[in-house]
Amino acid sequence: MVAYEKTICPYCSCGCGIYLVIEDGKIIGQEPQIDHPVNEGGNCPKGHNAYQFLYAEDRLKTPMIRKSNELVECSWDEAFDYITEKLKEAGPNEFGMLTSGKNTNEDAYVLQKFTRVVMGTNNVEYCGRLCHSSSAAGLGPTVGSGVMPISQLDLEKADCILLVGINLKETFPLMYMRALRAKANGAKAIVIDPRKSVTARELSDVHLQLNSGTDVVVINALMKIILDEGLENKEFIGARTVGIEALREHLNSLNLDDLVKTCGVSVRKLKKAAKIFAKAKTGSVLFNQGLNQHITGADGIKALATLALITGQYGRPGTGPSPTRGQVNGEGTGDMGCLNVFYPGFQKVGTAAEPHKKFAELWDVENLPDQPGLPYTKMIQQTKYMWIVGTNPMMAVPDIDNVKKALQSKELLIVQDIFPTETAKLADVVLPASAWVEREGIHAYVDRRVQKINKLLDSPGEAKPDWWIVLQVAERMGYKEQFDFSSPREIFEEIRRVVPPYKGITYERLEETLGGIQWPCPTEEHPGTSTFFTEKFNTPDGLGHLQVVNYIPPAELPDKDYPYILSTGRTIFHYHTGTMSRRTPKLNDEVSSAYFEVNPKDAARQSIKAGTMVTLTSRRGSIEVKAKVTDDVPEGFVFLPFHFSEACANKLTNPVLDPACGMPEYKVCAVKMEVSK
Ligand SMILES: Nc1nc2c(c(=O)[nH]1)N[C@H]1C(S)=C(S)[C@@H](COP(=O)(O)OP(=O)(O)OC[C@H]3O[C@@H](n4cnc5c(=O)[nH]c(N)nc54)[C@H](O)[C@@H]3O)O[C@H]1N2
Ligand SMILES: Nc1nc2c(c(=O)[nH]1)N[C@H]1C(S)=C(S)[C@@H](COP(=O)(O)OP(=O)(O)OC[C@H]3O[C@@H](n4cnc5c(=O)[nH]c(N)nc54)[C@H](O)[C@@H]3O)O[C@H]1N2
Ligand code: SF4
Ligand SMILES: [Mo]
Repeated sequence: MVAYEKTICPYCSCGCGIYLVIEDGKIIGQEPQIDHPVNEGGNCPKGHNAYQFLYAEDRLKTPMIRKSNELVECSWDEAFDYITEKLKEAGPNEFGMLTSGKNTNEDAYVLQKFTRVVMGTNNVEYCGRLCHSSSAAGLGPTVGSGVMPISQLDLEKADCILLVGINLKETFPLMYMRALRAKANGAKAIVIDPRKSVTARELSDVHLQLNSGTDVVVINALMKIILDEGLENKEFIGARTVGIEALREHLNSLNLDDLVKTCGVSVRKLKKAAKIFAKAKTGSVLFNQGLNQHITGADGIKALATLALITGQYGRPGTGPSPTRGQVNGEGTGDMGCLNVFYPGFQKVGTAAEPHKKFAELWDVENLPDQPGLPYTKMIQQTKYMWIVGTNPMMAVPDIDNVKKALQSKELLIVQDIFPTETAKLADVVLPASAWVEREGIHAYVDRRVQKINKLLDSPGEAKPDWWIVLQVAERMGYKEQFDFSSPREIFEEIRRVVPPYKGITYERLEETLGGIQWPCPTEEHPGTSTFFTEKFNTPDGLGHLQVVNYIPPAELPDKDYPYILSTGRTIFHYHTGTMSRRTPKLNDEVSSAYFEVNPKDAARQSIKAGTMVTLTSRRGSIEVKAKVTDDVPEGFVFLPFHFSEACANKLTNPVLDPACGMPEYKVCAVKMEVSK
């Protein structure tokens, strides 16, 4: 019997609909869903080949424990007994939990609850720290909320699309489809990116090809031009913002020629972009890692939101700077409280609301931690016991050699994944997890769009859903009562009770609603909320707070010894640390090995040709990688995707963090290059 079953793509946060073709319990093919509002029959290459990784030969199928320095198979009972015995020795601040942007909300909720209730610490994080922590830090003080304020579907209403540090065509291909539609209706696109990314090349009317890490300078210049030329939206500024005098004074003190010198973009282009954006009726703004992943990520976002405020580009469908969280459940895992300072529903530790008291009552425990936990990268360095679920720090975190040392020195390292990742290889205990359609649960996609994944397949071997695994350990640690759930549905019912924006969402509604429901959704009759800030912002006084931001250069710039800027990022065919996409033959055939991009002039200077193996060295380490010579990258700048373990980009990157949010500066460090011997 062949069945067509609906599901949602497991890769990026667009959340495209897919039909899986299932015969006798095995997926034999797939089709994009034509009636799904996000993708309307389209899928990108990852989506088109989404199910193949499930059948990779080396899926983890059995728990394993390290004995005489080797990982050997064991039973679930043996693994749980070992973990429980060890965790009972751990003091609260000695334990840390890393959860996953691939978790369902139900998984994420019980993982953070375990950390807080059983281990007594707020040391719980996920890849959101490495991705959009700067959005919360930048948008919080400005507009009061760090999530996407619109529906992705409304992007096609824009008459101007401003893309800052986001390579939309390769990283959110189905949102790119909407940008193309807007362009077909006459919209203009402005792209701010130091590279001629495919998005810059194919979409932009104006490409502001700035020097790396100078976004604050470009945005200050745009704002200065707008105020000097009287292009600001005076009515919006008067009615909905505070701080225009201080902003004006600050921008008056800056000299446009100096700004141009620092950012490397001409006055002509800046003026053109400023006019298009300020005059747009619907100015959409998407930003991502090119803006975020700097020691000044939060500052850049504050400046960008201020630019949108002074031009009135907020509060209508399609408008307002949108952080584009990229992982399939990058939004939901954060919503569930897998961050060191947030209880579920972004209830902040240390505020007058005292969420630790409220949750202690809801969860029926005496005490819960009231101090912030450690952010992701510090947790790796500063805890003795770690449980890592569905994230791969041995590839994803800067300065890998130091990550390795820290992970190797743990009293206990548990890694729960679907593959034997670089991180799993260092574990004391490896736990095999069910993936994607092997379990049930909900995800929140980029625009707070909540959709449900149904269980369509059995897990391989003895693999189990993440939520089930943590429940067994909680019970053995003596907390059966607080973790008395027998299904994701029961966990979700608790989520609805304690996380107000999810209250009106039910499994039944999600099963009936094509394209999901956008939170906040306060009642079961409520249709969900697509546009934020229509009348007021989420700040205490309801106003947008214009921010004065000064430029701070990246922490490590080129010098005589390390003369090139290294920037790291993504390509369309691969996903992050490659665990899934590199096990997908059709994707891996497209790009099967590591490469980096170098400008023809730099290549000529260093006798590098297309395909030459080159040694890239930073102050942290060295890798060997094949050259791709292209003028898509400017002189003095090399671009290296971070998907490939054979040339791990994070061996080179700088572990320095944005002091406002703990975001690493993945987008700028200094390297030298030599033809490999
Ligand atoms: N194919 C694919 N898609 C993905 C992912 C993936 O791994 N593969 N990951 C998902 C996830 S979790 C995320 S967070 C998103 C990331 O999505 P993006 O942020 O779009 O991806 P990146 O390639 O990291 O960086 C985007 C752009 O920033 C530019 N950039 C570098 N430095 C600067 C700078 O100083 N200023 C500016 N303005 N731009 C700069 C780079 O040249 C690059 O073109 O993608 C999601 N989608
Ligand atoms: N140099 C550099 N480094 C970066 C970035 C960059 O631009 N440059 N970007 C950063 C960003 S934005 C992000 S989001 C992070 C991403 O960093 P990670 O989240 O660490 O990257 P992934 O490869 O997506 O890791 C997800 C893991 O979950 C596993 N998995 C999949 N499904 C399941 C499941 O259902 N259960 C369990 N238990 N495991 C599962 C996968 O096998 C994989 O090992 O990387 C960051 N690192
Ligand atoms: S755009 Fe994202 S969600 Fe859609 S098919 Fe591609 S990877 Fe999947
Ligand atoms: Mo991300």
